[in-house]
Amino acid sequence: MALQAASLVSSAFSVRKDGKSNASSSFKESSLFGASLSDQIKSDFVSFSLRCKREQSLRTTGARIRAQTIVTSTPSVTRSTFDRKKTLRKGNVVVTGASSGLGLATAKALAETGKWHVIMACRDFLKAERAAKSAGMPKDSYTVMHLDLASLDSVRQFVDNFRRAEMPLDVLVCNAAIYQPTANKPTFTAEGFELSVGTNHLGHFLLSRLLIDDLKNSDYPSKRLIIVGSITGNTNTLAGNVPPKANLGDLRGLASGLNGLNSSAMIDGGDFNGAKAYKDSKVCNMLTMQEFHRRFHEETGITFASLYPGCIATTGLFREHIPLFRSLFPLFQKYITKGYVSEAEAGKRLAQVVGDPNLTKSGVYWSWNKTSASFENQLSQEASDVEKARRVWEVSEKLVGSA
Ligand code: LMG
Ligand code: NDP
Ligand code: PMR
Repeated sequence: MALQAASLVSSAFSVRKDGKSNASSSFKESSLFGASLSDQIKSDFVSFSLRCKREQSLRTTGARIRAQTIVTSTPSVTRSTFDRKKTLRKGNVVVTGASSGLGLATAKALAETGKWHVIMACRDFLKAERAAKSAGMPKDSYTVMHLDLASLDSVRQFVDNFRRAEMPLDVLVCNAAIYQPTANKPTFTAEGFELSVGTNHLGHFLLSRLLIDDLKNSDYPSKRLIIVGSITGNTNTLAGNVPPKANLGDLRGLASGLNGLNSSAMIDGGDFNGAKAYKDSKVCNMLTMQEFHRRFHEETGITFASLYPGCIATTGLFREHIPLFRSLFPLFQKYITKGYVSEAEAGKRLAQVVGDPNLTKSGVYWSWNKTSASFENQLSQEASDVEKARRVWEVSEKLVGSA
């Protein structure tokens, strides 16, 4: 592992409490162009050169997890014997990929409310620690735990470590993702699945399947499972029509294991295309959220949600894109599509989906309009296809071995 970027969000902000659903806002305008740029909030970006080998990071992880566990197993319960109605223990929220971009901004927004303890589930332990410190997150507001979504063993190990820490799980946020727009041949996860779908969908699918029991056991008043989606997976929008378009087809590639050897590395069985693989993985994320809702909402009361936070054109997601794209894309989004949002603003949006008492409806794909008001957005036909969601679920269960 050579250079990695971490983001430092310097401006202080807190979670909005007025995020009322605004279903009457113009759907077309909002879904086509996303929400407008918030000029008040600025982000600074600091690049760290971390020349740590993955093995070194992993070696230190065990010890640090234990150390962190001791720190955080001290009671976070603030319920007073005298005033049970008003005070509530801190909520525990797991955020995957909290070492940069949206995940870090969300972790910071939640930590700053003083109401949340954030478990930052990250593949690069040191990067996450440094990102949290640089972002100014209070020391007792977070715990870093190692999670590499590109390895199902690591996912299982994370769940074991989390359970050993004996914290209740109140909210799980599946945020991490990779995007390989310039790759011309596929790379693979530890188990041999194409890397984008393997990480963004299958890793999160197993994590959520395992942690649903922990969510069920939580006594928190509003338990939530959030899977980050995107506009580019939705072909009912302009952004979703930029080629290559998402399309899961008949799932023949997924059903054959996405291994690129005796089958295609793409879900629909076609030729490898990194940008399409990412968009397909986002469709899987949005379908999975809805299938969770159908299978578990009534029985458990858990709120399942997805969202498009806006175009956060400056994050590490575009690290593999060509430099010209990386420099023009934010300008294009800011001044032409007006779909740009800062990391801080997007973090506040996701933090709303985590904790806002107005956003408890389950099965919803949230978006924000130009005045940054949340509304229930419409998914594309494919991303809301009930039968496809069921089949993606069943095939994914077979692949991750959690059936
Ligand atoms: C591919 O290219 C890449 O090959 C692939 O690697 C991957 O990145 C993929 O999707 C990701 O994209 C797409 C390529 C071709 O697009 C581009 O390369 C364009 C890059 C644009 C980004 C930078 C633009 C820079 C602009 C300059 C800005 C300067 C700064 C301004 C400063 C202002 C100062 C005041 O894309 C195309 O082929 C283009 C065709 C796009 C067509 C999309 C439109 C489809 C329309 C369909 C309409 C459907 C509408 C449905 C609406 C439904 C509503 C209910
Ligand atoms: P970033 O690249 O900044 O953040 C992605 C995070 O995922 C990083 O922390 C990264 O870790 C982590 N990650 C990647 N691979 C793994 C893995 N194998 N195991 C564990 N963690 C991993 O991108 P964004 O913040 O933009 O993306 C966050 C989410 O937002 C994604 O789900 C993306 O699809 C979604 N999104 C983004 C939009 C945008 O415009 N940027 C728009 C719509 C949705 P590390 O720091 O170690 O690299
Ligand atoms: Mg898009 C009209 C509005 C709009 C919005 C909100 C986005 C969001 N994009 C829009 C339009 C366009 N884009 C148009 C008209 C073009 C052609 C010029 C265009 C191109 C484009 C590219 C090449 N856009 C991109 C790329 C990427 O590589 C990004 C991508 O597809 O990643 C999968 C991307 C994005 N555009 C967005 C958003 C949010 C992205 C990031 C993708 C994501 O996070 O899901």
